[in-house]
Amino acid sequence: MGFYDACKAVAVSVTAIFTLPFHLINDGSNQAVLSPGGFHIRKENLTFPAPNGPDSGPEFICDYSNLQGNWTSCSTPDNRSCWIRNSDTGQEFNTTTDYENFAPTGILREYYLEVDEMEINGDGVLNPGGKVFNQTYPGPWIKACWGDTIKITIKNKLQYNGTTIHWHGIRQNGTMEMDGVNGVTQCPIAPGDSFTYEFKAVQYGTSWYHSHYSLQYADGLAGPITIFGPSSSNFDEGRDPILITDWSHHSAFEAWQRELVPTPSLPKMDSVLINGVGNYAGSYPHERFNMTVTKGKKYILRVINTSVDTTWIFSIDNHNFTVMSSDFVPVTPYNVTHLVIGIGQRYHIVLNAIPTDTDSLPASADGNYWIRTVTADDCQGFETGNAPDEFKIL
Ligand SMILES: [Cu+2]
Repeated sequence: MGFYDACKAVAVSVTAIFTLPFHLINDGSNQAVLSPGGFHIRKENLTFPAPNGPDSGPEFICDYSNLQGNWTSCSTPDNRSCWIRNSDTGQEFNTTTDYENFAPTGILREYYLEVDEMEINGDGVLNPGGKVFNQTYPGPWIKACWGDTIKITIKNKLQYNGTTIHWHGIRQNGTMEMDGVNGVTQCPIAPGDSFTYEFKAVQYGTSWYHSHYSLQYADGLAGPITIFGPSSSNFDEGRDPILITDWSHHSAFEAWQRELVPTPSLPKMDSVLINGVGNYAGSYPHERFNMTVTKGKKYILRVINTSVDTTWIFSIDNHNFTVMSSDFVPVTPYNVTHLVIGIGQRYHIVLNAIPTDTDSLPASADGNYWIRTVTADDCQGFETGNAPDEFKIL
């Protein structure tokens, strides 16, 4: 698959206006308009596809129908810092909004996740001790729009362990008991039991969710979460999250026990997985991780380090990035050649799909460039000589 050969439809923002002649609906959000034909009720019903939504499948629709007033989408390729604007008052929700105190009113998004055991073969070697959400690793991409309320029911189908799920970096002001830290904000969800988390997405950007019970997330209980909202840098399209992790071929519980004697030390990691796939000793069990982009376009990449013991240096040969968001915080954009990303960190970067050096050749004749995930010196837990220094082709 070539690097520069795909073309995607650009998301178009849509404002639907329903005109309901001769009916009065008094829900507080309608405007009564007197026209020659009689009373009309005009309901402003703002829905639009998230401009930085999934790179395949159906568009993700943001829905601000519950907002009162005449709101429109104001995110355009030339100005992604604006999200929605009130056409009558000029009020905006944008990257300068004090989101600790103000967020739009969205809708309720409901998810159901089952925590279960599953053997995982990510890199050619079977890990029999895998633990996953909905029988998939990484877990499903949880999506919402800025101001939505997210409601997630967790069913614990593990045989032996309790669990709780933490929404990493989500501000839980007023909903502290939804933070998912067992022993602190709740008891573990017992095997066979369920628990429903509910909180409002007052921030926007990308993060991850993971088990907060002992070592479970190292065995696969991790997934991405994105709250669609404005951006401090312009872009054309979004790309699905990129979860980078160090990986062991054994359950972390087993590896940990093994390292306790004779001298306690951290378990050693075996390989690197990007979105659940990697290679070990030349074995490729799945199609390798790759992205296809169109030359000249700008893409949001959402990079998350879900590791146990590794800081990664992420780069794409012959390409620069613009960093625009870190850990749910929009930042003044700046350009880099690579990204140093610590455990638990997540960045929104914009890939400008134009090689920086036209004299430098791509990795293959069809225009592919390597994506690299390199371990940071002294910030990794691989066996000596086993640290990966490059990974997938794009
Ligand atoms: Cu976390």
